Amino acid sequence: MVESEGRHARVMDLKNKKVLVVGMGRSGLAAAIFLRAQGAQVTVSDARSAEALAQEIPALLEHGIMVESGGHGLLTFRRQDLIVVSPGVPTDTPELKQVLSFGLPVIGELELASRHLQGQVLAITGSNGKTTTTSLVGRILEEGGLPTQVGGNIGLPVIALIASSTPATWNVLEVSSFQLETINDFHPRIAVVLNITPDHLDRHGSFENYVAAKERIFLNQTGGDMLVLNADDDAAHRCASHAKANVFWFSRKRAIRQGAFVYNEAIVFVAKEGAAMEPVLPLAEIPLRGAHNVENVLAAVCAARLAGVSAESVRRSVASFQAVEHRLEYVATVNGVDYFNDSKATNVDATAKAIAAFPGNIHLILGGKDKDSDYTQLATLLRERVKAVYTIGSAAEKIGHQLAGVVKIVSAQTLDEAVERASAAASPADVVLLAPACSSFDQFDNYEHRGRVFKQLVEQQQQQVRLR
Ligand code: UMA
Repeated sequence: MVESEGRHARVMDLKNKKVLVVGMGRSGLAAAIFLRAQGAQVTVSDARSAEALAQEIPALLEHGIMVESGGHGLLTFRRQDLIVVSPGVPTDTPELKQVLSFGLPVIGELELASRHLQGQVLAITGSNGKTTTTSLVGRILEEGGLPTQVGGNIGLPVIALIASSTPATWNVLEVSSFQLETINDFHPRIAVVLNITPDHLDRHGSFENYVAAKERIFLNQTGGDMLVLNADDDAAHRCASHAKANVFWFSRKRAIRQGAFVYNEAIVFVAKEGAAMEPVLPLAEIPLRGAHNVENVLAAVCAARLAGVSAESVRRSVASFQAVEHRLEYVATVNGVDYFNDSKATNVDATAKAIAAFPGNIHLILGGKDKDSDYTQLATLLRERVKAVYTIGSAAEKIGHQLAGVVKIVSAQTLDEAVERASAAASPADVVLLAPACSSFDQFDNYEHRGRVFKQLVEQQQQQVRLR
């Protein structure tokens, strides 16, 4: 691969290079079209059948991109100069393992995009809170007058940001452990690790491997860069011991020498060790529910102050921020019962945070596709705050088994049935909460689809009440 020195990383010369894109989802499609526009000879390979890809294939062929569907052929993988892999494709896929052993370069869409992206990168990772914090930071930077664009795991492939980036742009990126596994040169000016708790163990194999993938967010940072870490998170302390960047901490629980923390019921910021404590905003002005959202705001305040937005501007932006869709999103109150959609709670820790955001009287919908998770970790919170658990999806049996005797379990199977049974059981002032602790892929296209279906079901409950 011919590479030339770019402003931040080595820009790739892709002209006439043979490039294989693995996966024809959002990342793969964006990567393939970008690569083609750079003059590469592009093939896309996807495990799904040609029928399932009926919408995508014609558009790719029109761009002069070759398509392999219905599985990955080893020969297709071997004939390439470069392989660009989608985040959902595990790096231990047999074809990828083979080509890696031959020394063929394999990178992800994030790496490819960041080689061509202009401006600064502010990247945010963590097991939970990534999307809320990324949206919030994007909003604060934009309202603070910085040219800003937001993308990454949040839903918009980073490649889609390249054309509109300039040397002055702040690219605020949500990055996942999947994306970080396949970076080489990705180099954020400011990196944020919100928290690291077990997730995606089915993919990474162990918590150790998962933490190692997350740590790659600061792999290429140097002394002039900034790393924002959560002082209240055990794994963050391990990260700090591996970091070369200037580390800033945030904490909900204690004073910090350099970073953001809670002091006298307000968020304060200390720009560097020994500097004066600067008030940013009272906790009462945070419009999001839950202690975990205080942590997200602390991280956002710290990152935004480091990017140069004034404290007054940060305060205004935080105070007027609305919850992101599917993240502890208030849906409606029906018959005095509050419905909340936290479809993005796709692991046990996120569900624990969602439960902890309410004092009690919760009807909790749990289940979906299991990720080798341990649901017994929810036992204490369930006993304290949850009236009944409604299990759905392929994980229902495992959840029912693990939580037997802890809380009342209602085996609902589908989301429709869960909403119906929870609504029938709930009394005024109760909460019906979708925070499933599992991924959605057994019954839905993705967590957004699951969240939208939940909201439609709540709307149906509302209509039934109106008709009565
Ligand atoms: N595929 C194969 N072979 C395989 C596995 C998958 O061909 O072995 C194909 C599938 O058939 C499908 C395509 O790959 O056609 C899907 O690729 P993908 O799963 O990488 O999905 P994208 O649509 O490209 O979306 C990805 C992220 N998905 C994942 O990481 C699973 C999106 O994050 C992200 O928004 C998008 O890129 C843009 O950056 C979603 C996600 O669930 C929200 N992320 C995980 C999370 O947040 O927990 C990490």
